[in-house]
Amino acid sequence: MRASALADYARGLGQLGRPFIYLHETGSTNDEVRERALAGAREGLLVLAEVQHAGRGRLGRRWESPAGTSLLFSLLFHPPEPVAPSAARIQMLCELALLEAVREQLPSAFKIKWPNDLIVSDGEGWRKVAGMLGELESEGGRPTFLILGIGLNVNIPSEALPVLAPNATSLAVEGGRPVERALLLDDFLSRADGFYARFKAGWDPLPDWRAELAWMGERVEVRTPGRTWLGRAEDVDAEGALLLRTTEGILQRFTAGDVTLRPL
Ligand code: BT5
Repeated sequence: MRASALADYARGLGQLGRPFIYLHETGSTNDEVRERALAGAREGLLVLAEVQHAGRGRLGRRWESPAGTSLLFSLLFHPPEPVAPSAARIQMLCELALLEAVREQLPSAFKIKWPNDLIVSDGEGWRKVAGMLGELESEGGRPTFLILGIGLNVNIPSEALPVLAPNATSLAVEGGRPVERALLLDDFLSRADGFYARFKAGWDPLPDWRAELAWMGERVEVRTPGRTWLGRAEDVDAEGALLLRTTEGILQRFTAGDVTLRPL
């Protein structure tokens, strides 16, 4: 495995990313954080791994990434009450922070693909560069803490991309040069810290997040486990759910958990 400045990374100031735990390999960083959270870990804990053997996406899907090429990490949040809506806002503000951090590196056309992906969307179509997996833990039927896992394709070479997903891309492929992962992580954490502090002081990230969503107003296909819907992505509502105007003219609402969205 290649030596990495990430192994020596330490967060200076700020809440998110402290403590920082670096692992050469693991099953899933979300599980690493969950175990530590159940044992009483503080908010801000970050576990990062160079490779995951059971990295996951939503709906039991896999998240694959060659060792040492990417940013694969999970963060622990103790969302303020009411926990579930706060957790949704935290995912939005982290997506905004990730978007800003990658834009700082590359002038590409990055957008957020509802609900949880970062894509490049340009004249050649769209390509996925990152995915986010939020898992809300409950105790006695009450949500307690949020584990937010992020997989960002940083320096994956083009020949390794097609086996990950048909439209996977990486920052290095998009920009034609490698990107320093520790710098990128630090930039993301600083921005997420700032956004989280603003959120706790009353700021709502939804309008900014909404403004960065791909394909709003356009024709899309929405897949749920049982059915495929066609229509126009009209908007998102106050909870961040997707509102689709179906071809039959009905306004259909989708929550993040069980849906795949694609342009038509
Ligand atoms: C996601 O799910 O996009 C959320 C991915 C979250 C991964 C992070 S890594 C750190 C933390 N620990 C974990 O175990 N998970 C989190 P979803 O929207 O369901 O997308 C999954 C789909 O993305 C797969 O079915 C593939 O088609 C595609 N995919 C898998 N690996 C990819 C990659 N490296 N780049 C682009 N697409 C990928």
